[in-house]
Amino acid sequence: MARRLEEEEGEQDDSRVIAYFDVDCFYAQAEVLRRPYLQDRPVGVTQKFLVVTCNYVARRLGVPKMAPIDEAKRRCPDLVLINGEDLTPYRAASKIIMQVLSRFGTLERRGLDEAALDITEEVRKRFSSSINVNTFQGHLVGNVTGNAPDILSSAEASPAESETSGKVEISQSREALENRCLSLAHTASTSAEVLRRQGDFLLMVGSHLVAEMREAVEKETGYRCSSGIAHNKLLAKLACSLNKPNKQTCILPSAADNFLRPLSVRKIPGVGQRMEGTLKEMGIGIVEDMQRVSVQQLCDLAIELDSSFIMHAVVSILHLSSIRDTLSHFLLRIL
Ligand code: DCP
Ligand code: MG
Ligand code: MG
Repeated sequence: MARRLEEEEGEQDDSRVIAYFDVDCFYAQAEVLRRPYLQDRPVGVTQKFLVVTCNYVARRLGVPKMAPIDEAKRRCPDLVLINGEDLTPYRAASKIIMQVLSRFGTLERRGLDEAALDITEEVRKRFSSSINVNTFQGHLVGNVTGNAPDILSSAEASPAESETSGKVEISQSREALENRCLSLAHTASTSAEVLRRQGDFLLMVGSHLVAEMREAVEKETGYRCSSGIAHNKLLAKLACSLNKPNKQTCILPSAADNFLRPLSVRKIPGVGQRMEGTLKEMGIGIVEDMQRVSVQQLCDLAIELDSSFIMHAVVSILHLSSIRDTLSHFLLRIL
């Protein structure tokens, strides 16, 4: 049964493996699965006067999600439209997809087509027994050998990676990493570096487990989804949307700060259009701006707006930022 990953929000723990799943073009995929002859055609799903979603064939032809029907038809005259006002089939599909995923870890449902899973336990089991895993599966943000200060990098999709395969082997050999860990164990002035390497390993194994999970979902339900893997939910969710459709992306803990800093605050779950506007008035457009404002200012803003959104956003950001030690002060003021 779905339950909340309670302990996730409040602590910085690099040793956990969180996988976030989001079904690709969910309603459109559901409709195409029922009508295989539509597979290569642009398909949109309508509710009232909107195309609420469309398949990736239609997206490549210029149809965005949530477009007015007129606009979508203008952009893509061949668009096949299907009424999606009855949610019954989507709810049923959601249920079976969640059932498959929940076999692999503690599942928190985050909407009809999304779920976060804590897969640490299964990863740890494999970590101690696995001898075959020596690569990351899918895309990678970060660098396990990371000597360079700026370690934000994203693996290029190889020509072999397609919506069909959705997999890329990234050449970071486990052996090389283990050697590095051992040498660090001898030479590192702190054990933090070694722990960081171990966290990278866990995510490496996690990336293979997630590939298996996506494969199981597709085999057992027909649905394709994308996934993000990271040491917390916020990063895993953000990673999930980086390479869609039918792909997975892992963000290493050591890359988190560099990854988050340039992001628009709008990307933080819970920050909507209104909140984005309010923050802009305060000169806060990206996460980095938010890290610069004082905790006092953030508290005042949250109290003034009586906003759980801003609280959530601020907590998420502080959770991962260099001013994390101020988090407790912030919470004391707010709660
Ligand atoms: N949906 C909706 N109205 C919205 C947002 C979403 O009816 N304002 C429905 C249609 C989507 C489904 O929820 O198919 C899942 O939403 P997503 O945002 O995950 O979008 P998709 O799954 O369609 O596409 P993507 O491949 O980008 O995840
Ligand atoms: Mg989706
Ligand atoms: Mg979704």
